[in-house]
Amino acid sequence: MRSTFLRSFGCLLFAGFGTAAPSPIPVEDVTADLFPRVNVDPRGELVRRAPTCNTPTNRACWTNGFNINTDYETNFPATGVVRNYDFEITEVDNWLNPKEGGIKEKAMLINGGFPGPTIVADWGDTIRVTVTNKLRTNGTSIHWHGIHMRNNNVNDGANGITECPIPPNSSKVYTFRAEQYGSSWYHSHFSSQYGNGVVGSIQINGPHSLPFEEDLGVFPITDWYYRSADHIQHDLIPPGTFPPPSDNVLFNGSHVNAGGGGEYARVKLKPGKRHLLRIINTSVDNTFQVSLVGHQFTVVAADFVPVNAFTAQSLFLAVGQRYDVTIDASQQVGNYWFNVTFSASGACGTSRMAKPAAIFQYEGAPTTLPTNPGTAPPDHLCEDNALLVPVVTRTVPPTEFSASPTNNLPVTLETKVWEGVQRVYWEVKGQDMNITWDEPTLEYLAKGNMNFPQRYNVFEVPQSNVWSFWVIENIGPVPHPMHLHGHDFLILGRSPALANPFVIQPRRFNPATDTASLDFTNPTRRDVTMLPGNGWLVVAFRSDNPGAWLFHCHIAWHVAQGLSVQFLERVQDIPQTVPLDAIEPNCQRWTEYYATSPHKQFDSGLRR
Ligand SMILES: *[C@@H]1O[C@H](CO)[C@@H](O)[C@H](O)[C@H]1NC(C)=O
Ligand SMILES: *[C@@H]1O[C@H](CO)[C@@H](O)[C@H](O)[C@H]1NC(C)=O
Ligand SMILES: *[C@@H]1O[C@H](CO)[C@@H](O)[C@H](O)[C@H]1NC(C)=O
Ligand SMILES: *[C@@H]1O[C@H](CO)[C@@H](O)[C@H](O)[C@H]1NC(C)=O
Ligand SMILES: *[C@@H]1O[C@H](CO)[C@@H](O)[C@H](O)[C@H]1NC(C)=O
Ligand SMILES: *[C@@H]1O[C@H](CO)[C@@H](O)[C@H](O)[C@H]1NC(C)=O
Ligand SMILES: [Cu+2]
Repeated sequence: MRSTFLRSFGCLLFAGFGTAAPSPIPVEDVTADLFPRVNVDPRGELVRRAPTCNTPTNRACWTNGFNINTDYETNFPATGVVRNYDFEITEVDNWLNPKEGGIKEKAMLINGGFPGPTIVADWGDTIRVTVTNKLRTNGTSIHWHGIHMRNNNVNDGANGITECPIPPNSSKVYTFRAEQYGSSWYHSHFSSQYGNGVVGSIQINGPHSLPFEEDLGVFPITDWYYRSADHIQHDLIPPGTFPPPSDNVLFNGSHVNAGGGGEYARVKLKPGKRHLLRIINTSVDNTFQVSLVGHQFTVVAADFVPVNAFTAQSLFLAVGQRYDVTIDASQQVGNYWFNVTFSASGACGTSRMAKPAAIFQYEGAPTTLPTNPGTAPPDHLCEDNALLVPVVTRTVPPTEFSASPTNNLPVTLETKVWEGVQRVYWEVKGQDMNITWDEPTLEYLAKGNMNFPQRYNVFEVPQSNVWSFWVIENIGPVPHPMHLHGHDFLILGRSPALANPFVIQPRRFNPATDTASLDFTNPTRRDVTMLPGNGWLVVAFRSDNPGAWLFHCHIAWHVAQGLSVQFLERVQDIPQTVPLDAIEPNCQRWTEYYATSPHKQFDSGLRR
């Protein structure tokens, strides 16, 4: 027992480094020296970008009046620039690529590749993506993970909530502002479809809390399954079945398979320079720890939230989480392993590939394999870093918090019979989410109908501009990465990590004893966090964005099995901010198509 405690404590210390005080980062405003920039967009057009003061020695600066200390929730640049993208989603049987070393029974690809095209924009630009569904039978909808979509709920891409799915042979245009900056991803929200490959990265250029010389761009990491996501989901129906280990892990779309086929992703480092790397966890199920042999990571942003820089030997990433890190290429010129390791309990995902890896190669080094295997980092016990200090601060008056039956959300695993078969469901407050694709929440509102079925799991947040508090309790050992749409939540607290969540009784939130442990002064703020196994989590968000916003587990299998609620925020203000009629034409097309579809909905209809 004692050694277990020591391990947890070591892990917390290691994860912490929370010494940085929340004070503004000094910015040298050199607005007289703004330098103009242009680049070419994916359609081949010249894009005139806003002039910037962001240079290798002054990354905190961005442009006239905007820098790292600006609160992007109330203020972002008006660049007038539109970034246009065209996505065509197709279905491929027995797809080989990753990279030439893996056969996936069924792939669904954007523009024929995996990952899909990286969306690149500057802070304040408008992003416009035309999505065309060329799948054989599936609908689709694309969610732009972490983008706040302020007063723009209708572009959130959550089918059954904010839109009907896009039917085959149909298109839809998504338009939204890059209100925030940093690194993220997009993915299909149609059942488990993103596990078939309908995902890609988002890079929004903006200021950073630390100077660096080279931007390496996005580095998505994902668990990879050779079977189709649809088959895996079907196999999970009977009680007592567990999600399979992933077959492998892809780094930036590349892996080496068990037989040695394929290739390692290689990231090139310039000797003596400081690099920015945007690590994105686009997994379906696996939570990883990442480390780079011989090097440290300095974290400068978590999800879309810039944080005071701190250094760590390794990082834990839950599904959907992102870290912008800097890496100093200060070691000997050579090749170094970038490793993924899994938590020993198996509670947050495992892979058949014991030691998935990529290679970081210094310029001037031969293209060979690294020789130093390194040492595995300490086990993070499925717990994400809760001691990040956001640069732009938020403080909640502690007196506004209270725990009550109204804001309590217990998560349970249940078995029930549906269509004559015993099945597993995840319930929140006694209800698994089950939406109907052609009756999204926003369509109910368009018709002035507030009688949502109970299975829609609607929780109203009626008041404007107040803190909305939620206490989530996990009545079971499996940790869940919880994701909120439309907001970043403040992580006020959670029960401590356990070396083995399988051996204890659930710890419920006890207001009398646990309230004192909550942190109301600039706590970690992000859009995904772990709900501990047999433990609790307390989050808060501000009701400043009218809409129907999902709050769900980001494990694809779990959200498909119902682990989701929707917050209906300021319903009275939705018609003024969201053009509800806009969803009608696509809903009509979907309803016509679905009547002829050979496949029917067999899960919650969501997933991520
Ligand atoms: C989606 O497509 C997959 C693969 O073709 C299929 O197995 C599944 O049943 C489809 N689901 C729906 C709801 O169309
Ligand atoms: C989509 O269009 C293609 C080409 O015209 C056609 O072969 C296919 O059957 C259509 N799919 C559906 C679901 O209508
Ligand atoms: C990831 O792959 C893309 C496409 O091959 C490449 O342009 C990009 O530089 C890679 N990212 C990193 C961090 O190496
Ligand atoms: C991504 O998230 C999943 C699920 O939380 C986790 O199992 C996996 O280890 C994470 N991957 C990385 C690289 O952190
Ligand atoms: C990193 O990955 C390589 C290649 O799979 C492996 O040989 C090495 O042992 C791994 N190191 C750690 C610390 O996991
Ligand atoms: C989901 O809701 C639909 C519509 O009411 C219903 O027909 C179906 O049985 C429900 N599915 C489950 C798994 O309860
Ligand atoms: Cu889950």
